[in-house]
Amino acid sequence: MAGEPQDDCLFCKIVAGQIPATIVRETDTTVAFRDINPQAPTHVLVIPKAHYENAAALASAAPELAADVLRETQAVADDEKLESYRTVFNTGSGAGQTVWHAHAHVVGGRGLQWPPG
Ligand code: D5M
Repeated sequence: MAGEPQDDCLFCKIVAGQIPATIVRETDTTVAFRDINPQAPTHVLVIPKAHYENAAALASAAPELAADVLRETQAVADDEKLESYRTVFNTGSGAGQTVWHAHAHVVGGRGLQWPPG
């Protein structure tokens, strides 16, 4: 069911403390942790603790929780003292989504090109 933890979900396991992660921020509803394969000096993932398979599903089923995630991306940028940064939600395998639990990438600490690859 939407929002419920999924046994086979990597990020649900991080939320449950069953898989280690370098957690940099946590709220009642979100967790932020460093990406295991960083693409920039700062590369942090912000996730809702509840399971939604992508950002669109999250925003449609739980808009206040989607707002919590967005607020936390700004908090990460503030903590990391990033003046410029990029917030990315990959949606679908064609866009590079590999983990099916909604997550915002917060990427910064170097110059970023546009358009992205
Ligand atoms: O982003 C999924 C991201 O999740 C990708 O950048 C790697 C990261 N990842 C995968 N496993 C872990 C663990 N265990 N800790 C931290 N980060 C992890 P996507 O947009 O789905 O490609």
